[in-house]
Amino acid sequence: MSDAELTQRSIAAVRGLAMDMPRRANSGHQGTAMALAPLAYALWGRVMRYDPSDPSWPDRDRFVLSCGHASVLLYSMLHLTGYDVSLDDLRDFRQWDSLTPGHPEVHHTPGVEVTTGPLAQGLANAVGMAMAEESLRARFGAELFDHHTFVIASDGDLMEGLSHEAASLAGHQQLGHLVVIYDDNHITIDGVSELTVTDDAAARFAAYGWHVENVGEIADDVDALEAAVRRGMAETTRPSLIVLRSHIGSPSPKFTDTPAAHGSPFDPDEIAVTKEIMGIPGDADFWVPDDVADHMASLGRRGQQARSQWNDRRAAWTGDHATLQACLDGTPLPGWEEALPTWDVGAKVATRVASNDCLNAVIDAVPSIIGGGADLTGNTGVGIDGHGLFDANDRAGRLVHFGVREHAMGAVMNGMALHGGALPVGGTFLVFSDYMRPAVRMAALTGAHVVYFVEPRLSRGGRRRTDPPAHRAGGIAAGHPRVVPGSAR
Ligand SMILES: Cc1ncc(C[n+]2csc(CCOP(=O)(O)OP(=O)(O)O)c2C)c(N)n1
Ligand SMILES: [Mg+2]
Repeated sequence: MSDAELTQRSIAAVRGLAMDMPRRANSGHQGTAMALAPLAYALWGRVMRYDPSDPSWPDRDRFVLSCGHASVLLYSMLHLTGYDVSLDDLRDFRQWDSLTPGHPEVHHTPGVEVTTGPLAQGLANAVGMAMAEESLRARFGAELFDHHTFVIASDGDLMEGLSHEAASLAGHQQLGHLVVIYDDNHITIDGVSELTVTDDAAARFAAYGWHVENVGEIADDVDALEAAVRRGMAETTRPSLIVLRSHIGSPSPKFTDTPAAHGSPFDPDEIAVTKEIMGIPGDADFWVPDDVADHMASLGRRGQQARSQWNDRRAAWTGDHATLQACLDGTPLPGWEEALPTWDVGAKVATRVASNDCLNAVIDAVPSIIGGGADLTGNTGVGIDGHGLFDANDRAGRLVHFGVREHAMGAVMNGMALHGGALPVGGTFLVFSDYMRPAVRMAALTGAHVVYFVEPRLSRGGRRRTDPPAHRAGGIAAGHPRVVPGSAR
């Protein structure tokens, strides 16, 4: 069998699994996984550098499925390329305590880098991962850190406000190792995306400073997909957005391009018809023939050599190994406790001042620390002295200005932490931390090691107002609004 035929059979097998898993669980999402099976093949089979035998190899490429509902695609690829995810694990999709929950969960399934499900969190996490990679590359050298972060994002990801904040930050930071494929399928749950969105995503990202390519109708063309992704990788000073027109549920005759393809398992007859269209047996459940299994496993072994060469380079590296290890582990070097400041009992020290003294006292002893504030850096005591600003001119800097983007700050911090090599700190006022609450929740759920500097500002002067406002003291509530004519401004 030719390579081209084997490629098509493998893609057909992935599409089959994408239909079988939700059918068996009687819930789940096949449509996008089916449409993007050729893209997944291009990424896992040709482009990405990873080694399933060591899912935490620090210089691996990162993959983020921001539209986590399409998890069956990720699980199928993890299984086929040799991660510790078996065909039985795929059969257990969405079962209690299985390795294959409805949405991908980090620290649960090998090969899953971040937990996704709440749309746009993953895309923003990926921005943090790309920032962590830039930081490590600058500080420890490209011979140790030189990888990419790849993202698949859906219409919903791009609608959520968080993705706008994160994309703006990524453009400003010129994150050239970030490649996002936008699955422009024109379908969301309620119907066609034109029901709710008319903005021009490509123009929007171009305005953020991204390299944008509208690649059109190439969702079934593995060679063209590979070439598009590689053009994104070749762009090193801007993040890349590849706008891919795909057809949800393809090639199902009944459900292609329909909202029904999104999250309602196909009926068995439609599954059989669709499998026959792809030239695979209609009645075979979880069909992975030996030739496909062998082919995909061999593609999964492509990264073994790269990883062993990386191990050699690390062993031969003449830099500071203790600092590198402390960074990767997010742990302090010896002596950090002695470095901490002390204060006399009763001394009046503002919280932000004390926090900042502590932060700067340990900045050398905890080399993984990186971060700053959401435009309240000094106000929250999160300024890092003497280590420069992390920006496009100096990737070794350790102070990050997140801008007035609390939600992105929270999600970017999670991505940095889950990437590894970074212990992110971020500051804002308590009242504004509400804007980043979904990301704080994700940090708690996923054990992302992050540090928040939250300044509990009250009203001006720091006192609570004790008198209730007039309207609550019997005005509006009592049906007698106290508005003095002419006094309203
Ligand atoms: C923050 C958030 N809100 C709502 C949802 C529920 N939800 C899951 S997928 C989806 C939208 C589906 O459209 P799209 O993102 O284009 O994915 P596709 O159907 O094309 O796979 C929604 C609203 C969610 N996962 N996260
Ligand atoms: Mg969509």
